[in-house]
Amino acid sequence: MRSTLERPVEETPLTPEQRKRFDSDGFLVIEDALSPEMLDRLLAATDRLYQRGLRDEGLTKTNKWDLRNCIVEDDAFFDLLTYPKTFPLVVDLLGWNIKLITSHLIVRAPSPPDADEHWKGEGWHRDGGGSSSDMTEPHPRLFLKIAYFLTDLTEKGRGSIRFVPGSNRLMGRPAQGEGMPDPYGAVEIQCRPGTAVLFEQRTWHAVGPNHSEITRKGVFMGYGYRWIQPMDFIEIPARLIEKADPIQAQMLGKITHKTGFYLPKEEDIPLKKWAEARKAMQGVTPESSNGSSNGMM
Ligand SMILES: O=C(O)CCC(=O)C(=O)O
Repeated sequence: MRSTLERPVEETPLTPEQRKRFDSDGFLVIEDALSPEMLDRLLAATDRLYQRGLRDEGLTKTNKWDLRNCIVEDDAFFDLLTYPKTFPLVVDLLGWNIKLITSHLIVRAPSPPDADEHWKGEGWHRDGGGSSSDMTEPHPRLFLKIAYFLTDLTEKGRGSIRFVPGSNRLMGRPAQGEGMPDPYGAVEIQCRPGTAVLFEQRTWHAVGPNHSEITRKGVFMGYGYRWIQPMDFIEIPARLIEKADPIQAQMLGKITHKTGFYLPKEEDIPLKKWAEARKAMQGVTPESSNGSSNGMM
């Protein structure tokens, strides 16, 4: 097991422009995030699991196959957990009091031939399931996902994710003209394999048709505050936590006492030391939002 500060604090800083863009649009595109080797490993793992899924479960009505909590299925997904080109950006955006809340492999085969511009692989939504309708508006930023796209999405109409830029700051649904397929201002992300797209849970997003012959493949890793319930697992298997370094173990929800998610002791949050050393290096003073409470709940 590696110690926490073996991780270089200067790794992949979020630039002021990236922060501004994420705050303003609710998403951020990082091209060439994955190394060619990592991309190959992820594709190999995805293809293996997809073949099994096709055999055992088949595709849904929208020609999708997905696997929740994929991190337990292959080391390639585990190695995305604190991936050096992306994870530091999550820490810079959310702070150190975070953990993994979902790992989701999503494969979208070509859409049915009659899929028109209104057809959706996934309708327009905010993330967070019921939390999105339970919370009063405006919603706070609670978590974000990194979508790693593994196949070529450089052309439109390949089933890529669509966003409404700025809808992270909206109250309610984005406006949509009558009979229009998408809300005003919606954009479809076009990108090369190996691109990572960070988006926060408040940002309205959807998936349109895949008119190509290329089966779209993507892995979605979600990180949120440690006091949020994970979306697609109850507990991560001990074998993964045992092989994790301290920061990875925090991401996997390791705690040392009953109130560890709400009132963490130092040993529950090794990421704090790394994040604070990183902030000091960047010349940023600690934010009150990340001071974390030591009192009663
Ligand atoms: O498959 C996609 O591109 C989007 C998946 C999605 O809507 C989500 O992860 O919330």
